[in-house]
Amino acid sequence: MPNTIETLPPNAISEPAFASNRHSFQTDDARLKPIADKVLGGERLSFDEGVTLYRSGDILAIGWLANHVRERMHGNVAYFNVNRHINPTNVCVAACRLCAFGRKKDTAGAYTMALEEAWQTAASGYTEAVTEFHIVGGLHPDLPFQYFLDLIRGLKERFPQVHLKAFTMVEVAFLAKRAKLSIEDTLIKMKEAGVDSLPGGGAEIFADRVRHIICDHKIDGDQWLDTARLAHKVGLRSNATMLYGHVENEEDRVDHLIRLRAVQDDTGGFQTYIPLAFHPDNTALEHLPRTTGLLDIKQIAIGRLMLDNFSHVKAYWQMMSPKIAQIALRFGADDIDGTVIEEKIYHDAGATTPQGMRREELIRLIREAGREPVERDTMYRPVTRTENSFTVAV
Ligand code: V47
Repeated sequence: MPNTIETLPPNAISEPAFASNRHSFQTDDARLKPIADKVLGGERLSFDEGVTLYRSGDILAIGWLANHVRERMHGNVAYFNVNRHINPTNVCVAACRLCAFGRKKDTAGAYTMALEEAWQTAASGYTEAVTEFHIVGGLHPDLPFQYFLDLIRGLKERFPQVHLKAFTMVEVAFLAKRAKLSIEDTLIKMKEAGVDSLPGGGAEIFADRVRHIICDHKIDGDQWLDTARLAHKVGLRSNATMLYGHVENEEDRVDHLIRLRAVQDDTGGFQTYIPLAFHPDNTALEHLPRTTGLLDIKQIAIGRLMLDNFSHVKAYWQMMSPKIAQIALRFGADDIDGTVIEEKIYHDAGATTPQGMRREELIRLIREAGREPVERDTMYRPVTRTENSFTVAV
């Protein structure tokens, strides 16, 4: 499979040559006017202004502002990629109330892939020449760190041109403890084995009050952020997520965004922000209602406005549905994730979206939103394709 991947300056973004926001900002909500002045002047928004945005009902005004920022950064381009998820195990000691994916060892539905099986899973559905494997799993009580290093090494040997986006901060911290290594050394060993970057999962909501309810046994918010700092320090970029639509309030969300922004000021290592809607089915929080389309759109727009130092905001179509993700492309998002292939975490929690989408369908969604689709690799370098191979532009 002929591929060329050369190094570009990381996090390169497209030329901002496009502006469809021809009309001027309008709102009936007087509280939004000073915020609009700051956004249009390129000034940073405060905690209180973030809360004001969440409390405002003027979604069109908020969306107009977010779209303005999005077009200032990315013009008319909307990114997608061709990726595959691999979840080597769902066995997990954490038992988070938010999660429908994890299982206790030796209980019904628990699985752990042998290495050969994980490599075979990676190869299946490979016909579209994926550029990224997204690899996350449960916190397994017995699997040694070596299993994960071998998994990554084996994938790199078999698929040298595929970017390996593997292990959340939560998994990194857990594996470090199991291997009796520092977090930094754990990350260095992962990088040496072939990990290219880290996904954004496990961040949930940083506020302790919320974390105690939804994911009591996970690392706390500061530990998640410190692990991200260390990943960036050893040269691994990462994404950042926020799980919303459960027991958090508006202040918790803004606190989460501002803590991400502070780390990004220091490291510049976050690539993309991805708000994730909570899916309650089959979780211990099943009594909670699902998020609404309006709330989903608001997370995208407010994320874009608050995270002035993040290059990308992703509307993950698996989580917010293709329909809402498409609209989000005009409310601050510049990315809709990828073909995914075999999503498990959301589907165990009742997601009704397909478990994958073909490249052509993603392109259609983006074009219909009036955006110009650009296939990217994980580092946002444009990908050019012939039938079953790809070339990354440099
Ligand atoms: O960390 C778990 C969330 C995350 C549920 O980095 C749930 O490109 C909703 O992080 N309802 C995993 N959410 C997914 C994730 C991700 C997805 C797409 C792209 C990227 C990226 C990262 O899913 C978990 C947790 O926050 N999650 N259970 C649930 N019931």
